[in-house]
Amino acid sequence: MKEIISQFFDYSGFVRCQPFGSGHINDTFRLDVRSEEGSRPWLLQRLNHQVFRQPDVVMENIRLVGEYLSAQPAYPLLVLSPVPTLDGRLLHRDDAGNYWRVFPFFENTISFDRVETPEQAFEAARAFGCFSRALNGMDASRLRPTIPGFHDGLRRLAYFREVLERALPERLSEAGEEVAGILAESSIFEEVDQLRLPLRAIHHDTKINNVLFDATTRKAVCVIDLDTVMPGIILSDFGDMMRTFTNAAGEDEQDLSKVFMQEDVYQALSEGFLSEMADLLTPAEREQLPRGGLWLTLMQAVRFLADYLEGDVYYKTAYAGHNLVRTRNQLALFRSMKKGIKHRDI
Ligand code: ADP
Ligand code: GN1
Ligand code: MG
Repeated sequence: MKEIISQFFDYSGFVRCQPFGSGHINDTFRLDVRSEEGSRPWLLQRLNHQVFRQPDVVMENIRLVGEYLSAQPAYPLLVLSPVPTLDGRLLHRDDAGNYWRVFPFFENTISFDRVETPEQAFEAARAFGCFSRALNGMDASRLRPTIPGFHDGLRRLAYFREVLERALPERLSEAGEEVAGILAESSIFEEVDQLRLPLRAIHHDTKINNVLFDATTRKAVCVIDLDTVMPGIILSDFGDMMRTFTNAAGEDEQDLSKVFMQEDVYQALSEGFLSEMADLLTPAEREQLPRGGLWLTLMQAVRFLADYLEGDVYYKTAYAGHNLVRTRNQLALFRSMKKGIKHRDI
């Protein structure tokens, strides 16, 4: 670590470096470094370059978005901007080929892996709404895709079908019901594609743990995890909030009786997001928002199951059947959402 930390700081001030957070993709550390002003924390991250094949594109998007947000006096949240190396680079590639970066560590903040109350859902959705609102005027084509076809449901489905052809046989027989369940619902990918909704600068990972809250006031202070900010449709951000906020259990829950869409959380997140975005959405975007939850949840089931059938090459897993458990969980949530949405509008 010494070699890496020395790229960003005078190493003589090193105090400690500890693993931090619970993301599926990157490796995150809290780094404490002493300087003349005293010791202060930083966020050191190893960017997963198997997932993000062009790390420089990721950093350039983050830089552009940071610059755009910082130029807007009305943006009410903190902006996450990278801290350069001592010689001015946003990324450091170490001898092993890993990519490292540093962000300011926002103290007295807290993130939640699960929504605990409707109030939290409102507040996090309002934060993502503020983020979208502030980026509304940005020309999305200035951003480049950091993962090609990231939320392209048709492309995900086509890839899933390819994986079925070469899947690990034991795993394929284990997952027969889930494969059939996904294929039976897959027309939603075509339907959403046909909507041709406008491309915006979209966050694409609107989990509750990608909002930092003030530990004291419990108000949102910053939208983080900007690696997937790229052109996309509003259903991605609204849909991933529905997928991750409303689930009464986490996405790793095996007991499917605990997995369902919580109506009050759905209501709260809709209100929070629309409190910022209602006047900026086109009528088609506004009308289709609830469909985003179904679309994104099924897409996540496709992604988890493809990874299971390929032998767990993408998501970090804790045990052999983990991605199958996650698939079942997402399918159960999808079915619950389908029932819930039928009975109401937002
Ligand atoms: P991943 O892509 O692996 O999800 P994140 O960038 O979301 O990585 O960071 C993982 C966790 O680290 C977050 O959920 C949050 O708890 C914490 N975190 C990230 N950035 C900061 C920051 N600037 N200040 C304080 N905590 C942070
Ligand atoms: C990953 O990085 P993290 O854990 O916030 C994934 C998301 C998935 C999510 C599923 C770059 O998000 O797309 O929805 O896991 N990020 C990437 O939990 O693939
Ligand atoms: Mg994250």
